[in-house]
Amino acid sequence: MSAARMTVVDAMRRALVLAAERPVRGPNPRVGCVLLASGNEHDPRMVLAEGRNHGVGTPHAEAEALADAQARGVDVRGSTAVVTLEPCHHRGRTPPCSSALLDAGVSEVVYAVADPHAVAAGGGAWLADHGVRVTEGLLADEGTQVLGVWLDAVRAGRPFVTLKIATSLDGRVAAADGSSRWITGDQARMHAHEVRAQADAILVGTGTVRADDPSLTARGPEGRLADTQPLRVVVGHSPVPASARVRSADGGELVVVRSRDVREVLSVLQEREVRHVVVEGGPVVASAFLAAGAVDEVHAYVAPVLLGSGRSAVVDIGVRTIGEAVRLSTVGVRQLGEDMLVVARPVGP
Ligand code: AOF
Ligand code: ZN
Repeated sequence: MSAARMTVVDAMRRALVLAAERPVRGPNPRVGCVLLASGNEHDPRMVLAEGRNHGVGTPHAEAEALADAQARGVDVRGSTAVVTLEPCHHRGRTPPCSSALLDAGVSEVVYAVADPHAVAAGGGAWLADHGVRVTEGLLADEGTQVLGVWLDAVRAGRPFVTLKIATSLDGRVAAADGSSRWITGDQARMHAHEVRAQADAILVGTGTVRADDPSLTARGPEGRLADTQPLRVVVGHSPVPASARVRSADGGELVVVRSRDVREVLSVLQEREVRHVVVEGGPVVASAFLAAGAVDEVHAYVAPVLLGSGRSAVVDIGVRTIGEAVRLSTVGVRQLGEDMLVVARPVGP
């Protein structure tokens, strides 16, 4: 690696690859950093060190790159730090990267995306004030892509909400007698488990716990899909039975929020540093999130089954006329076995 030469743009691509190596889960962003030797802006230069973040509480990408250089006795004075996210400017679980870069003698910093995290932001401006050449926005679209829901969540100041619904072709989640296992097929269910494995929390109402007794774990045919399982969140006022599967030992911690107030529920999750929650039902909870305008993405699994009667996936969300309909924009459609997955996002105001 130390013999490699890269332009600044190549180095950003490499930093993006490093960032993307980490799984998406967790409260912290996926960040990569490459330190390039001094040289001309567009010429390939020696790669001095690289680093990436390994998850919450571990050194930031910039700190890891600086430590890597130091461990190998590489002089980084006059170098360019190419980072996917603006260097942090706060002492959180780890020391600020802004001053670490300045103290190390780095003379230029190039980053893709400005840090939206209010407590950590400001590293770019502070470094510029201290004589470092700072460039923001190189490969910003790619940087945004890698940061994924973390960026949306931190910008919004609340977890990113994915609403999952699994329905018949006529939009129902159960037959007239309440039976609902299984409307969608194996492939759709497998996909939903993969989505769970990438989320920080899975949320249902107490009604769903009583009706379906879900375990809310991320499982595949070979067992658990993740080393650590997402939080299991149950909202509502009815008690969660002692024998409920959401209490099983093979899943994540159970958090019971005795409220259906969406803002309150999201602020409890925000305090727990949840960046991505998957809301899985039932219709009353789904509707509460929709009515509150708190759904960022809908995952609708639609099975080629007709039920004719039975509960709808979404109940009253305050829409009285077609003009008040909650309009979504389709961002993807996939066939999963016999079923369809439609991914859609609400159209902005
Ligand atoms: C990371 N890894 O490589 C960078 C981050 O709680 P802390 O101290 O780890 O700080 C987390 C914040 O630091 C994070 O939300 C983001 O704003 C900033 N940058 N975080 O975990 C990194 N560069
Ligand atoms: Zn940092």
